[in-house]
Order: sequence, then C-alpha cells, then structure tokens
Amino acid sequence: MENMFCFQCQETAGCKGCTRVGVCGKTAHTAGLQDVLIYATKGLSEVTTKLRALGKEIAEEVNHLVTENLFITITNANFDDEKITKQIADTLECKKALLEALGDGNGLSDAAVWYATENFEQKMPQASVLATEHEDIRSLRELIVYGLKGMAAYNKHANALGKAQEDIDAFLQEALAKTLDDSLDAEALIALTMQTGKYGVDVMALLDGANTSAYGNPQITKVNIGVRNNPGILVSGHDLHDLEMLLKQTEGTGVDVYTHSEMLPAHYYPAFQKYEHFVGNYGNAWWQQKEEFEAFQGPILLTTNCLVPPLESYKERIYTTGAVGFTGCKHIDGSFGQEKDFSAIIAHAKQCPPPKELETGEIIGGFAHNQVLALADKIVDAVKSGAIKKFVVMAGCDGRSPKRNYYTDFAKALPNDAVILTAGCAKYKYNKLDLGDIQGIPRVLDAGQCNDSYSLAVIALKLKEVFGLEDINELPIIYNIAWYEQKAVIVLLALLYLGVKNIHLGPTLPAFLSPNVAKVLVENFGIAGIGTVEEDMAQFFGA
Ligand code: FSO
Ligand code: SF4
Repeated sequence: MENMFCFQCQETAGCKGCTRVGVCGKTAHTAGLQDVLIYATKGLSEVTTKLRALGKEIAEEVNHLVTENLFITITNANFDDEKITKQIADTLECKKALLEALGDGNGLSDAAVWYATENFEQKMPQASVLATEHEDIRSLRELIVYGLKGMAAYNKHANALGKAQEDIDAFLQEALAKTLDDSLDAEALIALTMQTGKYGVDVMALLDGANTSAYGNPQITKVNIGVRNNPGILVSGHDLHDLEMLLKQTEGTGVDVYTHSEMLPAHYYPAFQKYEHFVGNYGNAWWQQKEEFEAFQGPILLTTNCLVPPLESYKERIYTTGAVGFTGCKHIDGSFGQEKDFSAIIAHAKQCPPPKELETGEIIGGFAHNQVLALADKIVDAVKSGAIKKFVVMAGCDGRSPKRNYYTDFAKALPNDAVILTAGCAKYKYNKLDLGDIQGIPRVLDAGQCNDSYSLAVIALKLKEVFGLEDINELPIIYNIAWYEQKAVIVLLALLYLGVKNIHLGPTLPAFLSPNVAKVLVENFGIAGIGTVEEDMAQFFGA
C-alpha cells in the first residue's frame, strides 16, 4: 500500500495527518501526484520570479497555470489522476520554455530545473510535505502554501470575469518560490505569512469588485428552498461565471436551475434574479451531498470544491468543470473566462424527473457590505440604544464532524441582543433556525460565500470609523470562525493582517500548526480554539 502525507484540512485523520488514504477520499497516489504538481508549480514560480526580477513580463497563461494548479490541489476539488498528471506535464513544459528564456540557470533549485515527460511518481518523496524536516519551518511553509491555495481559488474566479492584478500573481509566485528557499528562517517565514494575509485582502477585494461590477451589489433577498415540478440542474461550488453561462443556456428550455451549498449567495445578485427559471436553493452544505444529490434526481454541476466522491447511484449525473475533476465523471471544458458548452447537461436534465422536495420555505441573505452600509444608520442606532449588544462573526465552513453541532448550539444559546455575521458554508449550521430580528435587522446576516468574508471586514472597518474608534478590536465583535479547507486559511490570514485579534477557530485547530507556530499565533494574535457552548458563552458574554 502506498503512503501519503496530507494535513491541509480540518478533517485530517486523527487531527494529525492522512497517511494511507484521505478522509476526503483522496487516494495515496492522487495525494502524491498533487504534491508533485505543487512541487513543479513552485519550480515554475521560482523561474517566473527570476524573470520578473530581470524586468521580463510573464504571460497571462503562465499566471493562469499557476493559479489553476494550486486550485486543483485544494481539499475536495480534484480526484482525477489523469488531469493532475496532465497539469504536471504542462507545467514542466511551460517551465522548460521559460528556463530557456532565462538562460542562466545558476543557483536555481531542483524544483526549478527538474524536467521529465513521464514517471512523475519518482518525485513524490522529494515533493512530500515531510521532505521539510524542521517541524516549524514545515508548519510555516505549509501555512503559507495553504493560504496561497485559497488565494488562487479567489484569483481564479476574478480572472474568469476578466479581472486580474499583476502584483497579486507576482506575489503568489514569489511566495510559492520562497517556500523552497532553505535560507529563510522562521522569522522570515512569519513575515511572509503576514504578507500573504495582505494579498489575501487584495485578492478578495479584486473578486468583490469583479463580482459586483459583473452582477451588481448583493441585496436583501428571500431565497426559496422548495422545488418546482420541472426537471432541474443543481449547481454547486463558487464560480458565478459558470452559473451565469448555465442560466443563459437554460433559458426557455423548460429546465430549472437550483443552487447547492456555496452557490446559494448567487440569488442575492440582481443580475441572476432576473432569471425566472433560477428557482432557489436545494439542500444544505457540501458534506450532505450524498443524500441531497441522490434526492435531486437531475444532473449536478460542480464548479469548484467541495466534492464528496460520488455514489455509483448518481455518479452518472455528476458533471465537473474548472478545477474540479473526478475519474469517471463527465467534465465540461473551458478555460478562464471562455464560453462553455452546457448542452450535454441540459439534454441530460430533460431526461430526468423533477427534484424531490426536501423542505419548503425561504431563507434570507444578501447582507454584503453595500447592503449593510445602506442600513448603517439603523444598525448604528440599534447599537447605540443597546438593542444590539454584540456582533458575532461565525463565518467559514461547514463539515462532517459532529463536533460542528457546537455552532448550531452556540447560535441557539446566543443572547437575543446578539447578531450573527456570516459568510461561507458555515451558515448552514444555523441559517434555518429562525432566530428572529432586532428592530427589523435579521439576527443572521449572511454576506455570501466564504470570499465575501471580505464584506465582513469592510463592515467592521466602517463601524470602527462610525464609532470613532482607534482599533478594530474595540468594536463589540466576537470572532468565532469554523474552518475546513484552504480558503478559510487565506480568510484567517487576511483578518490577521487587518489587525483582528482574539479569533476563535474551530472545531479543532489546524494540524499543520506546530506547537511553536501555534504559540506565535496565540501570543501575537490571541488565536484560540473553542470550548463547550457553556464555557464559551460565559467567556464571551459573562453569563
Ligand atoms: Fe465551504 Fe467547501 Fe466556501 Fe470552502 S463549500 S468549505 S472554505 O470550499 O470555500 O465555504
Ligand atoms: Fe486528509 Fe484533508 Fe488532506 Fe484530504 S485534504 S487527504 S482529508 S488532510
């Protein structure tokens, strides 16, 4: 049996590392190929960074390749060895051409000069996370790489809408290359971690601008969670551009479109609300796919992670696109920003019965920065009068672990004068609890997808200004964030960069934080885990 080592997500085996097979379903072979892909991408990034230093321009396709490679290796995105192998080959070819342009290969690392056309497996030991022996250096390198993976995901969505920022791509590649550099000590890597947080803010701002300029500002919206009696397509993941193309191509075909998990916030955008056949949100967070995809009865389009290895019973109804892949599932091609052809999935939908009803009713969302700032007066008044005493940021991810029931219980136990600010799929733990409102302000304000955590930071900075505070930490805001995969890592680093302190992170702290690195985060930023709901209520509210 092959060995592997991966500890990049919250569900890693035993809170230590997956060594035989991933809890996510990733095989040891796929994990090894992903390591090699990252290794090759670091090498490519070293070469592009050298070329930039010489004043050479790096082609857009090269930036896209780096971004896509990182995205492919995010938890639950791609389980397709053939695709990963092709990406390694493409990366090595691209690197070879750039090395020729560079001419002088002196001083480059093995990852930068390595070239092969087959047997990529041979590089697995060298590409492994465990190849870095020093525990703290390994921890910091991986913290940075995981942050960069999250950054790449958001960069990809912005790129798909025609928005890019050269300094973001340049940083992404420079930072990746630096994780190969043995001369960088822990102090230098901590500084690089903080810089990664800065670019995390930038990339989320870039994506926010891309989304709102293409689709308008999210607005308060009631989203139907029931079904209609037509065949449907269920869309999951985060890629709004894919959704837009699908909505256009399904118009007038008699096929309805529903969102799943992180695609729910698409309903908040004016540009999507005009589609009569964009019916509502079906089901809950990513990890409930097996039951909910079964019940949907029609085809499912996965535009990004999180993909749960599908059951045979509905596997033929799964279509992947973008960075997502699963051996045996149909893939819809189309690179960054290209028009994709969804005719196969639409034809498939027409052969299927309508979705089985899971629930009925509505949920409310659309509280991104523009909408919340439009309500600023009302919110400030409620804070000043004491009607709202605390905001609790409960953004992040949902997941399988039963420990995550903590977030449902925590939301229920909150005092009635506390308002939850959320983004990401974490919301499914409490967005159907009917927690009521405070003077017309709902007690769960959903800003959108995990990348819309940026909105929560904009709101916090605005409140700081309105209340004339010196420090963002003086606001009556508690941060109790749930994490799962690497996009949550970039969100966390972005918040740290913005100066947010005392973030509680759960349901468990990342396995990739060595005791010393965890200590740095605790001492400098007050990062903490979670306790029981009773303990945390007492800590936050003194009750
Ligand atoms: Fe969730 Fe998955 Fe958005 Fe993540 S669906 S877990 S942080 O991919 O990206 O919140
Ligand atoms: Fe394990 Fe998570 Fe890595 Fe999958 S992504 S192999 S579950 S640590």
